[in-house]
Order: sequence, then structure tokens, then C-alpha cells
Amino acid sequence: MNSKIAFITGVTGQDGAYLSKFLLEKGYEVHGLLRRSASADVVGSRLKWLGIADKIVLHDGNLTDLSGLIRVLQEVRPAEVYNLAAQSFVKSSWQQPLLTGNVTGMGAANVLEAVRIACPETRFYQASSSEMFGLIQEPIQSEKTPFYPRSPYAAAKLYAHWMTVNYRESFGLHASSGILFNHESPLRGIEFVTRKITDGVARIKLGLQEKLALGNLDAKRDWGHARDYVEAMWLMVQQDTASDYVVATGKTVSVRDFCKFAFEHAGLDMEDHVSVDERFLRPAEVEVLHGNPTKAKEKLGWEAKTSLKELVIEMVEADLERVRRDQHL
Ligand code: NDP
Ligand code: GDR
Repeated sequence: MNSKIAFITGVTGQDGAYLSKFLLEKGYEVHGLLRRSASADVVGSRLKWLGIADKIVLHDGNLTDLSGLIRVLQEVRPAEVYNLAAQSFVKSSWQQPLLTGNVTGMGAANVLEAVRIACPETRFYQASSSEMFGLIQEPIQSEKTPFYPRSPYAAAKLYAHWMTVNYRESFGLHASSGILFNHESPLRGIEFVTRKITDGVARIKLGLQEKLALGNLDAKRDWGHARDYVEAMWLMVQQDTASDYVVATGKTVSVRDFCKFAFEHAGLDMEDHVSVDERFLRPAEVEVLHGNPTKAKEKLGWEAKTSLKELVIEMVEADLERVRRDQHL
């Protein structure tokens, strides 16, 4: 086992891309699991955006295929495994509850099993989520706050979370779980509210659309930058003892306010453009998430570096550039 080899599932996603870049800069050899797609041209577009696509060794595979996971781990023999792959869109999890359970829940159990069988000395990171807190039991959520999942996605993540704790306690795996609050970036999927807003702002500013339809504007989230959050993942894996950590900024803001900042940055007024469409409401909502990252600060020395305003500006500017470029093509 080489101490500088990392294996990432979900390497083509937002966090996988930022984590790959972070690890490459630290001198790691980075391997990733690639879900086969018929559209080869869009594969790894985030890795290309960060200029690292040719620096990562990709292995075909799927989180639902245990034997494939065992084989790839036997071949790569990584020192660190980061399980970031998931059906990660909460709204879709009501349309695809079983797939979400299979990938987001059982998929994590598959990776844990593969590590236990193929490379039990390997350190493991699980991408847990603040969605597990769901119907809020305490106004500010820490590692000690009880969970109450409100979607098939959150229920699947909770299973994966407890499997991580259980494999640590049962088999002595160095398995940590990062309970990450929402984190965004220009690489965020377009279906998530922040990117939907910044993409909408860019299109409205450049005259390509008039209106932006959203769902619940009163929901509040503790939003940070993905670039900051991948460092917390790595720090967890470097600790002598594995554990679970909340990763958050400690500030919470409504969707309405995020939206207001984004429109204002482009010199627009959201009241002229935003409407509420019930198609974007959810069968059960998580109204407020507000994290307490004290443990991460004290034990990992980690703190969010990017402010919400900086995040919004980076995302709006990136979307303005992207939409302008697409217009010229
Ligand atoms: P993304 O949705 O951007 O990325 C998900 C990744 O999972 C993609 O690489 C996707 O591959 C891959 N994937 C999906 N299904 C499978 C499968 N069956 N087999 C193999 N790979 C698969 O998510 P993020 O990067 O935003 O999030 C990373 C992880 O962190 C996820 O587990 C998410 O649930 C969790 N999380 C995210 C938070 C956030 O705010 N971003 C907060 C808390 C937790 P493909 O490119 O082929 O679609
Ligand atoms: P979330 O992110 O569900 O918190 O999950 P999302 O951006 O989808 O929703 C955040 C909040 O915004 C409200 N909202 C809308 N959401 C979307 N997608 N589209 C809309 O038009 C819209 N209007 C209002 C939602 O109702 C919600 O309250 C993300 C994912 O990355 C998960 O994988 C991760 O685990 C959690 O963050 C932490």
C-alpha cells in the first residue's frame, strides 16, 4: 500500500473534482471510479474545467457492483478511499427512492465491504450529509444532534452513516464520516438551487431569459464553498483516530437572500424576475439547517475560508462567462 495513493468514488462530481485537485497538489496519485456513460464527451467535464482530467487514473465501475469494487481496490491498493458517489439530488430521491437507497445507502455499504475484504488497512471517508438532521431537533446542529431524515435520500445517507460507524466499531476500520452542510461552487450541478439561481441570473443578464421559477424561498441553508470542504475531508482521514465531524460555516441564510445577493451582483432586482412554482416544492421539506463546526475547528484546525458573498460572486461570474462563451459557439 502506497501512502500517497487515493481512490475516489464520485470523482466526476463537484466534490470529487475539487478533492482530486487538492490531493494532486499534495503529491497524491489519484484514482477514481467512473460510471460508464454513453455520452463520452461529457464525461469528466468538471475535471477538464479544473485542468486535471489527464492527471487522474479512471477505473470503470459502479457503486452497486461489489465484485468490481473489490477488484479495483485489490489492483490500486490505495492508502485512502473517499466515498463521494451518490444519487445526491434530494428532490429526485422521491421519484427514485429505491435507486437512491441502492446507490446512496447500499452503495456505501458495498465500498465499506470492499475495503474490509480487499484492503482493511486503508483509511475510509464517507460523505454524510446535514440532510440527515432533517426535521430539526435542535436549532444549531452538531455531532450530538439526533437525526430525523425527511427524504429517501436522507434515509439512505443515514444508513450509510451508521454503517460507517459500525464498520469502525466492529472491524476497527479507520472509517470517518463527514456530516457536511451544503457546499457549492461553479461546478455545482445545475439542478441544485444555488447554481440554478446563478445560471438564471447570467441568462437574464445576457437577455436569454426573463423569468426564473423557484420553489421554497424561505428554506434556510448553511452554505459554504466546496473547495474549502474537501480539505476537511482530507484532514479527517489524516487523524490518528477516525471519527465523525460536522463541517459547516456556522451561518445560515434563506434561499431568498442567496437569490437577492446573486441578482444584486449582476445589477438586477430579483423581484422583477423570480416566481414561485409549486413544481419545485418537495413532499417534505427541511426548513432550516445551521451547523456547529466547533469540533472540526478544535480537532482538525479547519474553518470555512470563503464567505457567502464571495461564493455568490464567484458563481455568478463563472456563469456569466460560461453563458457568454456558449453564446459565441
Ligand atoms: P454530485 O452529484 O456532484 O456527484 C455525485 C457523483 O456520484 C458523480 O461523480 C456521479 O457520477 C457519481 N455516481 C452517482 N451514481 C453512481 C453510481 N451508481 N456508481 C458510481 N458513481 C456514481 O455530488 P457532490 O459532489 O455535490 O457531493 C459528493 C457527495 O457528498 C455525495 O455523496 C453527496 O450526497 C454528498 N454531500 C454533498 C453535499 C453538497 O452540498 N454538495 C453536502 C453533503 C453531502 P456521474 O458523473 O456519472 O453522474
Ligand atoms: P439540498 O439542496 O436539498 O439542501 O441538498 P438544493 O440546492 O436542491 O435545495 C436547497 C433548498 O432550496 C430549496 N429550493 C430549491 N431547490 C432546488 N433544487 N430547486 C429550486 O428551484 C428550489 N427552490 C427552492 C429546496 O426546497 C431546499 O430547501 C444538497 C445536496 O447537495 C445533497 O446531496 C446534500 O446532502 C445536501 O445539500 C446537504
